[in-house]
Amino acid sequence: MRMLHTSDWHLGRGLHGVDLHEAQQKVVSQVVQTVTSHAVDAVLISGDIYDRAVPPVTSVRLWSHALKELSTLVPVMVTPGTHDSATRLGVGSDLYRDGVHVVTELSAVGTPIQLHDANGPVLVYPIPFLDPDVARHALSDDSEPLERSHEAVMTAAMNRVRGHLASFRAAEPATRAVVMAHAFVLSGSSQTVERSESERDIRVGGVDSVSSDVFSGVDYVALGHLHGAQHVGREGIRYSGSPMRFSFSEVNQTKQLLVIELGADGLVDVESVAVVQPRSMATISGTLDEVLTSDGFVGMTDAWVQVSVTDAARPAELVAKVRARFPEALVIRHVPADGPLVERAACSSPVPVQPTEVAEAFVRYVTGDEISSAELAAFTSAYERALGEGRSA
Ligand SMILES: [Mn+2]
Repeated sequence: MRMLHTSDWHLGRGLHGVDLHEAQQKVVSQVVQTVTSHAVDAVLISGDIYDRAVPPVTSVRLWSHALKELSTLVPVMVTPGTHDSATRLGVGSDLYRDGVHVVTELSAVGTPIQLHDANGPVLVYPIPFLDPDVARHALSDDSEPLERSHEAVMTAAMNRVRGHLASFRAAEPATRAVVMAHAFVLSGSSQTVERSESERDIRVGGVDSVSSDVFSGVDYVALGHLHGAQHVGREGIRYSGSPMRFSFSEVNQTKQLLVIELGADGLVDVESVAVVQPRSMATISGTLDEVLTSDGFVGMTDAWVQVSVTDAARPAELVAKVRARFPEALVIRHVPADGPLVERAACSSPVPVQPTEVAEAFVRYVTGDEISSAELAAFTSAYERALGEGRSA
């Protein structure tokens, strides 16, 4: 059995003011084409369908079109991510035709969608994005809520999956199992994870991650959330990544769809299908003279570029001069080479510093003293409340 794994479409998202709708239409077309060209048997979309809880009408229409086109060909399984409103994404899902499975309810965790191939059953267990503050109650098996963490609620969800799977396998030993989840998963070992600026901060209690060990006992885990394609721990726990670049931190990522193949004994192959990007992207840094004349940038004049000009003083008519060579420049900024360290750090680091570090530095700067544990707790709680308000049921 072959399955197409994708996630993080972020329909409705722009890129520094550029409307990506047309490019997203092309992505949808390419997904549909890949289902046919690669003889795919099912499509898994692991969250962040939309970029925000209330997406633009054009994006809602595009999603409706995508679901229709895909489900005409094969079963489609969809879960909400952190950017989607589960309620809005799930509207009408119990009325959908056979083959469309938009799973947004936590009560569905542990209930699979059953497929078959020549080797026997294949069970797909969709897990919607688990907000710990909600899921610690919904997924608790007794009256006590679970610990307030991503790891605790994902562990509870996976225990339900493994429980169902064990009883199913007792009768059907040849059963293969696939899980869909939207989370920040880290390998237990010291593997480094590639993060992108376009991912949402989901930390709760100061922690945003789940160990890959939580996903033991299944053949494949189709993850969403990280926008760079990568596996975590073993080969069978994977992020497809977003099919498009949504930030300059992603210029070096190959955007792709994954076509995974399950044999009689589990995962046998993972093929990546490169997604055609609307325009190449690049980051450029140098003095204005270098930016305007260097041969090294010749191939980038049609690209979406982020230009950092490093002259000590801000050059006159900076934007107009840069645009003359790079008409598609999206970000043009003056970052003096000997400027404040803070500014340079912010420009060179693809991942923002920890918000708690900002709070600590602020308190140290203002009071000359270290932050107290009570102050840190108050800050963390306020920050997470603000993050939570950005999400939506
Ligand atoms: Mn995302």
